[in-house]
Amino acid sequence: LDKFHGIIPAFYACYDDEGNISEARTKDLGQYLYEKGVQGVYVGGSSGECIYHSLDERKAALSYAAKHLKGKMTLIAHVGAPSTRDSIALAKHAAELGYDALSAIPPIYFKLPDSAVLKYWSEIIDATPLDFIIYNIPQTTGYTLTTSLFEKLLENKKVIGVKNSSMPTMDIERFKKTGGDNVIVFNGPDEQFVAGRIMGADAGIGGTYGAMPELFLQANRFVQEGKFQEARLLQSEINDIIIALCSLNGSMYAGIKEVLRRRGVNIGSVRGPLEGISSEDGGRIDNIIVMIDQT
Ligand code: NAY
Repeated sequence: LDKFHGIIPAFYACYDDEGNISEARTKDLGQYLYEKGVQGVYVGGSSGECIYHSLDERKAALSYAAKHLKGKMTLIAHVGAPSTRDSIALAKHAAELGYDALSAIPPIYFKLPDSAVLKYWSEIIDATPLDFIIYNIPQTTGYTLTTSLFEKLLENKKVIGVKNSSMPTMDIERFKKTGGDNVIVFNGPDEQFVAGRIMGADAGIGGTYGAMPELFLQANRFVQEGKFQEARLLQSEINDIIIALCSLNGSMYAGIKEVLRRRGVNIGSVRGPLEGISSEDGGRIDNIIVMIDQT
């Protein structure tokens, strides 16, 4: 399971100037992350704006990323969709493309009982031979994974881990304790990457890594080397940058994409209802770039 350990940026939606999914720009973002030395990418998740894409667009986004990154890094496909049927279609597509693992949020919109959530995830898992990573993100889905459902899911050997984006680092500790050495726990909230790693996360998948991969790679190295004071201070600098990105008029992802554009990687803007950056954001983004470069 070593191929999943390390820094795994959540891949962004790459659009052309008309707002269509762009293969050329997917290739550019992939190349940029590859040169930074990240372990892998998590394609088509929250940061991939999957919730705003048609099924065909999601298939295209998965295809382009695989075409340009397969063999260069670990590829995880997020295939969670409102219906089980669409999720399975995406899962089969990802398996054909040679992804290393699948991942999915729980069912959204209707509040369903654990029995339905278990069935949903199990049907996706059964649809392909690929390994599966549960995605727990209560703040956007409204569903909280319990350790007892986690334990039940782990009875299926294809379940190799959980990407935990809930805020308490104790949840990471609980999932790690429940799964032990046989599971990988991924830290979700970038604001507490260092805390998550210390509490038992083996790796991280995050939406802001792409804006500052070198900082997260360094934070991870500090943790690996037991340099906790250095790691804590770096996390603090990272958090100033995340707070600045979240304080723009535009959405955080629009800000990140503008940072990338100024670094020479143009992947377009965001899809509505996410808001693009405003004219006032321009100067703020200059500052954010200085913060990243000086850290
Ligand atoms: C994904 O699926 O794209 C992610 O991994 C995103 C996880 C992010 N959580 C949310 C709610 O978007 O990385 C975090 C988040 O962007 C970061 O902590 C900044 O708040």
